[in-house]
Amino acid sequence: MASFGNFTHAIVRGIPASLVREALRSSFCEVDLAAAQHQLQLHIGTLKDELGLQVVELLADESLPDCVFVEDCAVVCGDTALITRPGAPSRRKETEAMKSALQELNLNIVEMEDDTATLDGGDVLFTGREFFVGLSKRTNQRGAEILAWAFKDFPVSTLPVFEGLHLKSFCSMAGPDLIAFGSSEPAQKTLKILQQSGQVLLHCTPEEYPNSAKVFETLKDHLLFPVSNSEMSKVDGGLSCCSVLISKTGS
Ligand code: CIR
Repeated sequence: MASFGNFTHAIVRGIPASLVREALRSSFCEVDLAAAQHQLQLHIGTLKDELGLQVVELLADESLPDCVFVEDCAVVCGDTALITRPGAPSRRKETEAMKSALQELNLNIVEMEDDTATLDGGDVLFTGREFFVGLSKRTNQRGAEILAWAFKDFPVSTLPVFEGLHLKSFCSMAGPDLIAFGSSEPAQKTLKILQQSGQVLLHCTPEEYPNSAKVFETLKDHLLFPVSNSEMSKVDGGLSCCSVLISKTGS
């Protein structure tokens, strides 16, 4: 069973000179290639020397200006690696080198073969217990469904991305059970939806069980749904008796 953290390896990729002029961007900014290379080297040094990870370094490809952003090409959880179908057509070939590197690491490879699906790894947040997938300019519902099918052991919820490129443009795991969220209004709107999607409690009404209801009301992050069950309880039925809950992943 996977958990958050406990990483052993990292895959990174060099920066092609074509990034300067041709990488996708939402507004034009001049990139200093030498400074970018230097920053990437420091980043890789931290992964290797400070964190002790085994780092696999893929070569830059001049025909793929965005290839340094390897996160978007694969989602790895436990021994399974889902090769994505990036939302930007100019980025789709980036997955080839990623797939080979993940095969070399003996991971079980799952590919997105549906050409209506799009998914960027930047839209995938794994908490250790569940996945959240941002529906963004780059990731669609079908992409999220295929992710749910690939990682059947975990619940998957989708979240709208109201601004920016990806879900993880404004949030990230900051430790086990800790998600850091941006303070912008669209980020906070997504956070509200995340909180609601994760913490839902159906419970008997305060009229039926006043002491229990008082306890539930202290759960500030839960969305509470009081439901009357007084008639069923006359024939020994509890609230959970009246439904069979199923978490079906994929289609
Ligand atoms: C793009 O627009 O696709 C790239 N210029 C940036 C991708 C960044 N991806 C990420 O942070 N996961």
